[in-house]
Amino acid sequence: MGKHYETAREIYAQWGVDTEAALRRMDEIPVSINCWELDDLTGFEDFDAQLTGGIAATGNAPGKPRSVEEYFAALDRMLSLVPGAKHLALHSVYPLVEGKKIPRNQLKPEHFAGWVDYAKEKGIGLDFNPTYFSHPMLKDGWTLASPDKEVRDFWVEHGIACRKIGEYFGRELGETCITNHWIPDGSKDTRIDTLGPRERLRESLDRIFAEPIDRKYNIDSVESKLFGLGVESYTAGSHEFYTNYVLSTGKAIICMDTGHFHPTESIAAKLSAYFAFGQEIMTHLSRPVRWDSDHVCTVTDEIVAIMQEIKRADAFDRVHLGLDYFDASIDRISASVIGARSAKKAILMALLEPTEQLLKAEAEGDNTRRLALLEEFKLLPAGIVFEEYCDRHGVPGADWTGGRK
Ligand code: RNT
Ligand code: ZN
Repeated sequence: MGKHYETAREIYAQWGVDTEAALRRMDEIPVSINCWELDDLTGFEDFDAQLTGGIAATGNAPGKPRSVEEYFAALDRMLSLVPGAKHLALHSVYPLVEGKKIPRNQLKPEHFAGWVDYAKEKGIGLDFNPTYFSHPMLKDGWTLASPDKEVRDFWVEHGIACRKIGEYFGRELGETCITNHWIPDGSKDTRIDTLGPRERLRESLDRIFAEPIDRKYNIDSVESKLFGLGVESYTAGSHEFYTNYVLSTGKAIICMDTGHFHPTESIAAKLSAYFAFGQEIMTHLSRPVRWDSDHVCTVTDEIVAIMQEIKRADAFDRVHLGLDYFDASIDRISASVIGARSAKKAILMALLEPTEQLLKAEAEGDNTRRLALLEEFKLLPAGIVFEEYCDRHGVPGADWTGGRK
């Protein structure tokens, strides 16, 4: 046990919080780490692939993997520095097929069998993402909402193929796979017919989700977005579109990415509106700096607020916590580690919150005490408990960075 842990435990106990219970709960809450920070979302289809679809990884830090072997070396190192329960979120452009070219609409579970072996070896779950971008069939900015039926058909087939891979992951690993669908479709300039693309998107999604897949193994999420690079004026898959889609069809759950809203909007503020309707939620945690910049996730007020909202609603079982960022300007392995550890720190901070005290003050109408406590609780020794968490999982604490130089 860490030198200071007993003291931290006593301090929390005085506020009615059991640190041991919080540490046990941590083991039931995986963070899904995005596989694509490690290589700027290049994938294994083509090591010179360029990102399209209105997203971009900026920077040229050295060390980007140039082969599957180099990629896995980076992945091993990254996973060894993140304590506790983990998923790895894959994209469909990371098949393990020894250099063979498999069209995206013909991907099969067998093309990801190597990933299942890897996940079993590491004791982690897998999540999945169809890749509706960085591909010639993204035509004039459209995929599932395209006016061209051939384009829509191709991507519908891709979506279905990916759901089957997700189901395979869930079945093999005994942990539900979240298959997240994000499409870039939109328009750079003012769109006159805004309804047509949304009707086509709705129809394409219905076709993708028509095939029944056991929710025990795979759950689909649909990710909204305000705008992307080059599609600033109109995005078919807006937040309202997908909220209506999930509530009216029940075929998927919403995915909210912290970078996909107006800069002053908060996901934390939206969560309970979904809980009130019994909704399950997928999240993409990132750090938008002034816009959807996909900076590394850190312990920001927003990330902490998200975890607090989930904790206060006792909804960690209903919210899936995924990371989504790609910063190529700093060491990619470290970027991945920092983001995953930050998400876990925020979860722990929320689990350690003396929520009962806050609720009591609120129920008594003592709003002054509620605010005073909120501010005092910010400096409770969560960091010491996080060190203990790392230690119990055989992962370095703050000195993973190279120690106190
Ligand atoms: C894009 C979305 C989407 C992607 C990943 C790579 O704006 O956030 O989730 O970042 O699929
Ligand atoms: Zn995202």
